[in-house]
Amino acid sequence: MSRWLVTGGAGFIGSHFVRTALGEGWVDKLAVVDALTYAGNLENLEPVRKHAGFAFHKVDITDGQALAPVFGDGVDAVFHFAAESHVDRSIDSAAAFVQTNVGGTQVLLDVARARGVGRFVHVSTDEVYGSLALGSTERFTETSPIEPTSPYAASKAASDHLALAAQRTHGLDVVITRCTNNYGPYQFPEKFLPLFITNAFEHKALPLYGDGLNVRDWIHVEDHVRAIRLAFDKGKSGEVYNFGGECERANKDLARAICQATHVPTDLIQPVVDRKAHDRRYAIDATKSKRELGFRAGPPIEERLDALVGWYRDHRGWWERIKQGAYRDYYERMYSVRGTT
Ligand code: TDX
Repeated sequence: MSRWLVTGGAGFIGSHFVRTALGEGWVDKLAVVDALTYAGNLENLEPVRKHAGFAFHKVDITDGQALAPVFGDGVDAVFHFAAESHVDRSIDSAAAFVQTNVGGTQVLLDVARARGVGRFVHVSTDEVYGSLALGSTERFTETSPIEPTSPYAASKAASDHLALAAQRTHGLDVVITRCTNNYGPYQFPEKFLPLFITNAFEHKALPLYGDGLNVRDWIHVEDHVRAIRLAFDKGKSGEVYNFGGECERANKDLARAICQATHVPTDLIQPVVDRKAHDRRYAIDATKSKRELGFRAGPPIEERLDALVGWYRDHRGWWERIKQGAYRDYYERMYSVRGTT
């Protein structure tokens, strides 16, 4: 019988992984560990709550004593999604990022090693590579220098190094994945796309940072989840695998596309003060993942935007509950000090 442990399984990407893994019978038993901080939401796991192989543990990964029993009689694989992930929050206050992303990862690595875990898949991000110039054709490969700019990205880079150190020092079977910007259902509405889509529904301003020319490479969360499965199946221990959507878009252009898809005028887009040290451009070269894992990027975001907008339209209760809760205080604080340009 196969057993997996998924940290951060109540978050956006983690819950997508859990729903797919159980829905498609990738594994017999799957335990989710999640601290249920602001971005973790049990509603994201509702579709699998009654699945016979599903278990949920409200545990913080920084708490080694609480974590150890969750491993029960042993697990074959750990999929580590748990992280503080919002760049703007890390600029506001970095402590929680270091605590969870760095400290928590080390605690998890130690417990995994002590419990003889087979494979440890560490889910990371392209942000660890820093920023590329606008207009250049350069893309990040797995051997690009690690040059994070935000406290969030720095904390992820540190956790990547710790995971690789556990592999090299102790022989833990670690595989690292680094992916570009994800989009899809259940994404917390502090991130660009769900924020703009739900604000458009509410006829609220769409706060576009700086000149709006920053470029991100967009991948659907479903493609990312399948890529993680490939890394688990075919990745080599101690290796890093990049995944991207081959879909570089300027924020301004996506903002306009959202206005069109939600039928609101583009003058709802409001230029606001830029993010500090705002990375100009991310772009991934996934040649290695294509060659070694058989990874392929899916259709571009334009072909999936109507479905994306449709999901948020059909799940108004889900995001309204979030936006009306504690998140509202954050939003008012962050965006009231930001000011328009
Ligand atoms: O209100 C906004 N206005 C705006 O113009 C927000 C929230 C964002 N932006 C811009 C900033 C970025 O250029 O949109 C772009 C995307 O922003 P985010 O959704 O905050 O993502 P990003 O900073 O690119 O980081 C994301 O990708 C890598 C994820 O948040 C990370 O968790 C992931 O690791």
